[in-house]
Amino acid sequence: MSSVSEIPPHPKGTRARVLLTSVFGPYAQDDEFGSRAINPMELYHNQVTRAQGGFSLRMFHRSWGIMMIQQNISAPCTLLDFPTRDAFARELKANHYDIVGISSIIVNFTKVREMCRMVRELSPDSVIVIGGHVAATPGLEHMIDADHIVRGEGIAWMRQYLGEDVTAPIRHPEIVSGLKTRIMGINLPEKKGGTAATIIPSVGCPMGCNFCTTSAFFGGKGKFINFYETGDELYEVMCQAESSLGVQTFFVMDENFLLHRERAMQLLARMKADNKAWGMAVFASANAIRKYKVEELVELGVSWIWMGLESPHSNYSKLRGTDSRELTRTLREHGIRVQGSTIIGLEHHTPDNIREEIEYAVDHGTDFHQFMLYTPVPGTPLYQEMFERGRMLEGIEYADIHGQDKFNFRHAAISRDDSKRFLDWAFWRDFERNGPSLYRMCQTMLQGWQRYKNYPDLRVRERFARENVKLRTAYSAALWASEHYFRKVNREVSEQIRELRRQIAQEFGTVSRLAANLIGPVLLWTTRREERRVAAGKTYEPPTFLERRNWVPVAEHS
Ligand code: B12
Ligand code: SF4
Repeated sequence: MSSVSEIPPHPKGTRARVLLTSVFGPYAQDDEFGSRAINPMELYHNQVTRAQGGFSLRMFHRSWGIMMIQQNISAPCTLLDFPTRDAFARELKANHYDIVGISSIIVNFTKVREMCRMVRELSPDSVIVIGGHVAATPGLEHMIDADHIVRGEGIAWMRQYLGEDVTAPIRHPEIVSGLKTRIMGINLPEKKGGTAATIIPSVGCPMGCNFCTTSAFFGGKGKFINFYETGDELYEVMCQAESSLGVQTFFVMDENFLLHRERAMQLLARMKADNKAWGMAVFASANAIRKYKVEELVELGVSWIWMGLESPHSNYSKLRGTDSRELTRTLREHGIRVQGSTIIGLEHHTPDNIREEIEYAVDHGTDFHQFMLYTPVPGTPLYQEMFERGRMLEGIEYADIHGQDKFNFRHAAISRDDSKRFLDWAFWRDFERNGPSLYRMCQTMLQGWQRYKNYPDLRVRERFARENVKLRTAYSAALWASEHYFRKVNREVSEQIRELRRQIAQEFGTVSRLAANLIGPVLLWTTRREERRVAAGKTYEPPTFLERRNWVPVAEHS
């Protein structure tokens, strides 16, 4: 593996032509390059709402790691995101690249191997650099034909390799957090400022849970790398995104944003001073959330929290001393949508207790719920332990180690086939008991509005009012459609949605009723049409992006 200091810089320095690319698609199909239909390039449909049929949230996210690197080097650089194999080959042939950087996670190992082969064939003078989580694969250097395998943070590595100042401040790229959003068979309009901006304050997480690759990859327990140390710095980055992208909301991609209270409170002070009514989606562990009064979170603009619930009997320090059900309820009562994350197949799970544990998870009534199999992934303490104890299963392809299918290790009590059955049951049960996530979100938003519509801080009132425009219009129509959809298949959920519709109508009056009655039937029809399409095999793929920075055409350059 290559650490920053031991690699001699590229001879051309910042004149080197760089191609940064993610692995090629298509992704949502079974193929010889390790794509799997069960593992699409989608966050929600892959691991959160996949059992919610036409109500599943469909959306793509760009490859932020290479966007960060491109923004922070001064060499001429092309970024290719979600290429096809042909697009990758075309780009290699059309422009002579000195360096080809490929970003990947472990599941996409076979694509990385193929892309290295293609570079050697089509652009034999290029230096191949591999980065991202795939670099944690044991023995990778013997399995692919690459020149450098970079473990951990890549901006510093690439700057050093190009002979640039490694300690220069980090410039944040403009990132629209999600794209091609689709739900109930409808593509949502993509207007400027309509989607949150992604902000990446740090990588890694100091909590160091034994299964966590994000933590392990950037140093493990106690370690993380801050791109922005202070609330002031973060505030400036957010102001830039606000003016360039026209956004008011931010997806803060930091595994444990709330853990750094001082930084968060400094950010809040700046927001208050400048009257910023921003909204924020964050990841946070339960023990970090408990460092704040709920009102502080609300004033900070936190409108969405992704929180690990794991299990009531697990021993993770992030959960210690917390009643996560109570916490979830409180957050939702304050208008904060909660995305829970539960692991299926922990060490203490057995066929006898797993259903009870899943019921407990489902009982949190979160807005969204991610379920994942307990999965020892190379590079983590859990993998090391399982490997040493001879419990890793042999012959499992990397393409199948993604936590959404079957175990990759020998569990003490649960078989591989049962692991899939329990996982699928968890998704199904959450949907059956709690209904579609869209409905749950509306419930949380209404509670937040009712609690904060007269709050003294104008910024907070403004934020809830902004969010609630949808509740009065599009979401009212979506709820009408949901209520009617569930009438025959799940009476209880249908009744609950009806009750929420009644409360919304009471709160917002004619507008919401009109929206529901006029647009609701259309959405019911599009939802059913979407379900037929998906049942017939329709899948979704992200579009290819090609972005150049500091670019000089080949002839001029050489
Ligand atoms: C956004 C995201 C996604 C997006 C993918 C977007 C995309 N275009 O690829 C979506 C939602 C689709 C997704 C899906 C999956 N994901 Co994902 N995802 C993430 C997430 C939350 C953020 C990634 C990110 O941008 N981080 C911030 C950037 C700055 O960090 P970074 O990408 O690591 O990049 C840094 C370094 O790695 C390095 N680097 C990266 N690329 C390169 C390239 C070069 C050349 C160099 C030198 C360096 C370098 O430098 C960067 C800056 O420091 C991470 C968790 C996390 N916090 O990182 C999980 C994570 C990457 N995902 C993971 C997994 C397992 C999956 C899924 C398999 C999930 C599943 N089954 O449910 C699927 C796979 C889909 C597929 N077919 O490939 C794992 C990877 C585990 C591993 N060891 O390989 C992670 C770490 C989550 C976890 N802890 O389990 N994911
Ligand atoms: S708290 Fe979350 S991000 Fe941090 S180490 Fe644990 S699982 Fe990983």
